[in-house]
Amino acid sequence: MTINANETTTESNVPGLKGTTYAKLQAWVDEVAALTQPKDVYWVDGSEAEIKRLQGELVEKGVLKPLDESKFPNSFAAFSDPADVARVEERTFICSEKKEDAGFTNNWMDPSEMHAKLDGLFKGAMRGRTMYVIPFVMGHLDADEPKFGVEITDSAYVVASMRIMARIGSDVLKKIEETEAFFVPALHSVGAPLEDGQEDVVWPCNEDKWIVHFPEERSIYSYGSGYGGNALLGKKCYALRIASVMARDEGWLAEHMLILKLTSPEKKSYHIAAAFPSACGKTNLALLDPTVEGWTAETLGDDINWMRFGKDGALYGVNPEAGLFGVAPGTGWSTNPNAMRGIAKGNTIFTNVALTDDGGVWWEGMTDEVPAHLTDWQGNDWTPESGRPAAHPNSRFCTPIDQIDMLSDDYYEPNGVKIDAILFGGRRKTTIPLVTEARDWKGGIFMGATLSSETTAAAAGATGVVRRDPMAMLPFIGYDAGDYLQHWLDTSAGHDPEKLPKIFLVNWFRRDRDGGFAWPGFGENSRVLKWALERIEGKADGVETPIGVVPTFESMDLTGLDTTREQFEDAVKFDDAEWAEELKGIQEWFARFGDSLPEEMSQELTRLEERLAK
Ligand code: GTP
Ligand code: SPV
Ligand code: MN
Repeated sequence: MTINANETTTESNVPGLKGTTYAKLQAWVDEVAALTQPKDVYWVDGSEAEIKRLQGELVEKGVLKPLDESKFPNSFAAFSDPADVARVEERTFICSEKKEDAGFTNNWMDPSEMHAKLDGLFKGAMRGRTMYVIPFVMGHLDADEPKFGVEITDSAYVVASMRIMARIGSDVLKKIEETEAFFVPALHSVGAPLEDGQEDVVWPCNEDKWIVHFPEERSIYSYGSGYGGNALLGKKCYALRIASVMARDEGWLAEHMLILKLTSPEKKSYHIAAAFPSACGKTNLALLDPTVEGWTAETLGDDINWMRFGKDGALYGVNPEAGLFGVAPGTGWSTNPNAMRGIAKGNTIFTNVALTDDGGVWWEGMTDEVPAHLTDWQGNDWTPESGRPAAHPNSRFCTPIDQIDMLSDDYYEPNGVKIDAILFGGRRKTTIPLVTEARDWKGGIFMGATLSSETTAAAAGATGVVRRDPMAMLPFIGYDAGDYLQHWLDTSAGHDPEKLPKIFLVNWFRRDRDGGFAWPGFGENSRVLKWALERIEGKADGVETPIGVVPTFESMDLTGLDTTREQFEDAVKFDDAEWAEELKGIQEWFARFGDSLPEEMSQELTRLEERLAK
């Protein structure tokens, strides 16, 4: 069969784009079509009419369930295969030419071997399905050097989700064509070809999953999964794994961070970037509703931050995404009203949440009152007595970011905003205080390099296991982890230390002596941010500990909270015995880097060992 994108063959194709004048792109699309053998090829224009048509098709096939229009306008629920619910780190590969360039934190396979493997997998993989071509840009179309990509996928659910998460369609294609731009080719298939007459399933996928990156080629191949970061290739695959390699080569930073603007009662504004591992609180902090008197918050992004040094020597951050792909459980009117208001405006795709009997959605933590009856994410009847969660722990809402009322106007600024503070944080029951100020920039990079967290449902595998997660980028660094830390040191070297952001380590998840959370979290985290910003201004007290400065009871604004001194001290405590254990963990972690550990990081470790020994 020959594929000619200019002769689209099905009804649904008619209003779409008719291929491209850009020979390089057309050649790649033709080559993929010849390999994957779809029933037709469709160029996504990103229009309103197009999405309506796709939604209609997805509803007819039972892939999307429309929700009650009065509650969630233009919104849908999708339910995945129970074996396709999260990123698959075990099946994620960085196929650099040399194995050592992938480093010890990544899976690696020889690129030519992997290409042969992928050719085999993709051969005929789209039979019986439509192949969608999605031109997209991460970041702004009018950025100095827009970062283009083209995702080819055989999943209309992916098209509908990419339309929310990235800027896609005809405007992007036009600019790619006009500038004959470089684009990252990102090929995705659910890996479930349909033979003649074969009935499709609601969530096609394959047991065999491969999420593969070729850093030198700057290309992405994803096979077998339809879920989140495995399939929406602009997100983790491009904006972190491939972008981190681009950033290394071009002198910038691609990070797993939210960006938040905070304004003080004196109307002074600050921008905070924060790196927390998956399902450790980025979206919640990004949509913070401050409880502390007089402070206001605006958001710029909840997951990815591309940072560059400006000519003035300061660090500027921009969110390259256009939507939120947020963890549903725990997102509620009391914990995250900004997210709830955004979601309620509609235009949202929910995946693996529970359904209420009146056409709405529900998940654990959405409301205090638990509905008496639900249909759980697997389609079974559910009651509070069922003894299992109604929504999958990694169920998600996918919502356009411009529906968030507190979105900052600066989100639209292609060059981003000046970052005043960087937080690194993880989910630790013990050891890590609520907040610790780094001694200096390198001490802060050390905090990032040794960041640790308990694993969550955002990735397949065991949850609750403590692992090191450098800068919350462990699953997302597209090259050697030691070189990545060196790159942080190198890009910032020679800059005026006064202009560098101040770095803090935070932990919203420490437990108190009764086993509950030692800190109320969510909106109350504004108190911690206030303390951090007052440290920058030289206005707040703190206590020196071997790991950095932690707040005193008096220095933290706890007005209106019933937190006792004892509870607060549980939250900010530096404990010798815990840190003796922690030090061992850090030493073991650094030993794994071998020669690629930056000299400055082993010096920082020596300094910490000395301070702890005193
Ligand atoms: P990814 O989208 O996977 O990168 O996750 P994320 O870092 O954006 O995490 P998110 O904000 O979605 O939070 C994940 C879970 O942590 C949710 O269940 C939240 O309710 C919970 N959480 C977030 N912030 C806090 C907090 O301050 N305290 C407590 N106790 N839980 C929190
Ligand atoms: C994460 O796991 O960090 C996410 C969700 O933000 S996913 O898009 O699946 O990567
Ligand atoms: Mn994330």
